[in-house]
Amino acid sequence: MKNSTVLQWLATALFILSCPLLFYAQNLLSNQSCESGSTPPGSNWVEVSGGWTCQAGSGVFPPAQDGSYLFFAGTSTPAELRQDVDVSGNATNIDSGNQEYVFSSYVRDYSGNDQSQVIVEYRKADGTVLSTYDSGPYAQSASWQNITDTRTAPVGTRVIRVRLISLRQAGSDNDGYHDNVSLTLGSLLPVELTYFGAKNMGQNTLLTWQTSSETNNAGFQIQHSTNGRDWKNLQFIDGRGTTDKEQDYSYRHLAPQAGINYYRLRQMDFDGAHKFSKTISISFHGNENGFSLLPNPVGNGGKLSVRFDHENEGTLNVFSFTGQRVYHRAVNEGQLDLNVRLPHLPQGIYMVEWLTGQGRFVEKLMIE
Ligand SMILES: [Ca+2]
Ligand SMILES: [Ca+2]
Repeated sequence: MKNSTVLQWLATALFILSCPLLFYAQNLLSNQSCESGSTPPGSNWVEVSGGWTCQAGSGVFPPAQDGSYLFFAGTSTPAELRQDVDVSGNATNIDSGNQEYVFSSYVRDYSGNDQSQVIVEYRKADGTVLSTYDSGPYAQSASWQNITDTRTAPVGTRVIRVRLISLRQAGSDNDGYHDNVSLTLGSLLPVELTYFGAKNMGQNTLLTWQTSSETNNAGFQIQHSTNGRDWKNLQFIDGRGTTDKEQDYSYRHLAPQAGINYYRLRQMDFDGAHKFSKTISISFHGNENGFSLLPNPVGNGGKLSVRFDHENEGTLNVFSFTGQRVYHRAVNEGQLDLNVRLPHLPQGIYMVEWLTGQGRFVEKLMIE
């Protein structure tokens, strides 16, 4: 109880702390649609070259893509307008390699001669460019075209610079227009699962998995299924929160079923988001034979558990490699589990035969 209260408190505290990160749709650019009226874009926009203004989309200009105004570069070429977005508030997630950003903007020309170009630079605090998206001079088009780019911010990113460029090709006006420019937080890649595997340990399943990084990871709900459709929770394993170090996890499932066992992880964030791992499967003997042997291999003189998939009357026989019957037992209908104490036998491979009205089934048994 106490632990869960602490966890709950921790989850709440982390949720509150991480709240600013949850407004994914919030545009990080200011005056992103040039709706400030027929003036220079102002705000955080910096004019590098050209004579930029917000122009009403009517008359000599095409309709704005968003609102009433669009970005107009003036007459000179090339013309560039830029805005820097300080993303240091997300340094933890960025430096875990877990933060995506989504860029989107619209470009067009008046009649299809001039060009627009958009460049998005992911920069370190000292100005070093770590990653660049460059739309290239955008096709001469007389209708609004959407340009998008989604990428994970490189570790160390502190500033994202958005550059709007217009290239005049014809006439005296530079008609490479821009409008509705946005930069938003993309999904937080919560946990990078680099490995998830299952090992048959005889009577139980050993599950192991590894993460390369974690962000807000509350933990993993381990789920089990015998048909790949209906899932049962086995155990919740606490995550390590936020880390960029490799983390190893393991869990032992003590009661796998005869036949195929399916496992998956439901990774859960502190904010309630979750994601499923791939599904892995592991087989415990007997699926096709109608019975399973646990453990297999079995120790010399050890106890062997035989599980039948169906209630059948029949006979269980064990044969040595040379065909000599070394064990025999009648099984009554209604028995699904049978404990067999084998006699002391030389180690090696034996054949277990299950004879019923349904047929004859055999399974190899290794005695160690
Ligand atoms: Ca606009
Ligand atoms: Ca022109």
